[in-house]
Amino acid sequence: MSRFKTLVLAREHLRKLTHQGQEKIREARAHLDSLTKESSDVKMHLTSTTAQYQRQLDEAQQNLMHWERTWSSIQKTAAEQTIFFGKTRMACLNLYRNVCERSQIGRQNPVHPEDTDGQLAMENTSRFDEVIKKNTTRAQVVSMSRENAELEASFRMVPPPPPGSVILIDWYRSADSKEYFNRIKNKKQRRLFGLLEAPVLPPHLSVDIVRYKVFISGKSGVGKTALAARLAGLDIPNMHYETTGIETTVVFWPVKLRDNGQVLFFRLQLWDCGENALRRFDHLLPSCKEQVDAILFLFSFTDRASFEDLSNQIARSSEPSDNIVKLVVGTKFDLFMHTDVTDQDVRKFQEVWGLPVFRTGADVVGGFGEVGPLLNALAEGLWHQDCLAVGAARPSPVTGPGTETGSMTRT
Ligand SMILES: Nc1nc2c(ncn2[C@@H]2O[C@H](COP(=O)(O)OP(=O)(O)O)[C@@H](O)[C@H]2O)c(=O)[nH]1
Ligand SMILES: [Mg+2]
Repeated sequence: MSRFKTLVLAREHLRKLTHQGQEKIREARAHLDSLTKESSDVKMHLTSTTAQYQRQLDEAQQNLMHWERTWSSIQKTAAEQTIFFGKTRMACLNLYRNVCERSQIGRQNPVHPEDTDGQLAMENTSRFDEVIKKNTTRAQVVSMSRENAELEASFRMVPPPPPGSVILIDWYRSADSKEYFNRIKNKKQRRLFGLLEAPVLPPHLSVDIVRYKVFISGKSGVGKTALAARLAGLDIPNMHYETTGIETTVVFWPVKLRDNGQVLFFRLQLWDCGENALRRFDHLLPSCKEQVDAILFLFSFTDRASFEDLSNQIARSSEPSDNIVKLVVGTKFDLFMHTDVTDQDVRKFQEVWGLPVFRTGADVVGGFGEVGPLLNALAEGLWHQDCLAVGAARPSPVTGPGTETGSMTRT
């Protein structure tokens, strides 16, 4: 009997325990449900916040593009206005000097050449006007306007020589040139030349080497390093790594002069500098520009901003009347599906600036065909520029087998 009572008590105890356990399970499940609901609420909230931020990011990127374009057009206008302002100041100074030559007033109260306001004030005084009227004959007015026109002309770019007028542009394709071009080849590949190396030429080839410095200018990623590799006949890097400082590449290019049939080896030292490094270190651009003979201004056909930036580049890297050979190169022409610059844009640019524009793209296949026209134009421009610098007579380097002549000095 007592055993039966013990069993009943144990059963009662177990039932209570079961009941309590079930109660706890119910509470835990309710808690889990509330946590699940809370977490899904948080997840929804996060998803909607992410979507909102994504929208804001998209808008910001669109705004960025818009403002980048606006900024480059502001810079372009600023560059144009700076040139115009410079011209106006020079014209004013010129006029002031002309007037001073014809009167005593300027000599009595000289105005500083930088003080344009002072010069204008002088020119505007009625007494001065009278002096001008009294002393300036019609012939003098004509001569003054001619001087101003000459001054204006000096701000225009020196036009490049017509292609083929100085060198034989198809010579590199002819059998006659093979012996010379073999000197810059190693088997079928182009030979890479170090800074102190030069092609080894046999004594019977009477050839001179002329040296020039060429700066490659353009926005980051536009293809400056790739162009230097292309011109040297090297493989083009697939990935874009910003060039960390100045890199130089030596390219030899033989040409035959049209006038006397003489063969010259052009040694072009290409200077390529990463845009970020240029911005960060002020001393880099002056060293790239120091005694530079030619500048290649690059834009990419797939990046309109780089095309619109050309005028800034030209204004930043050169003076209107300097005697530096300037060529424009449009890169990534092979990616015509993504082109952002039309033929009409290029034509319009050429009309305004009077500079030749070259197109490059696709892989290097080792032949000279793809780099020939650009290297020929560079060589022709450089030789023509030197001819102009030394006067009417064409400079003719001292002949002798394999002798080197330095780049002709500019005046
Ligand atoms: N398809 C194509 N890609 C190019 C061309 N030129 C450059 N690139 C690529 O554009 C990227 C940037 O070129 P890079 O020369 O390093 O630009 P840099 O910053 O101006 O020196 C690289 O990934 C190159 O492979 C071209 O003419 N065609
Ligand atoms: Mg680079």
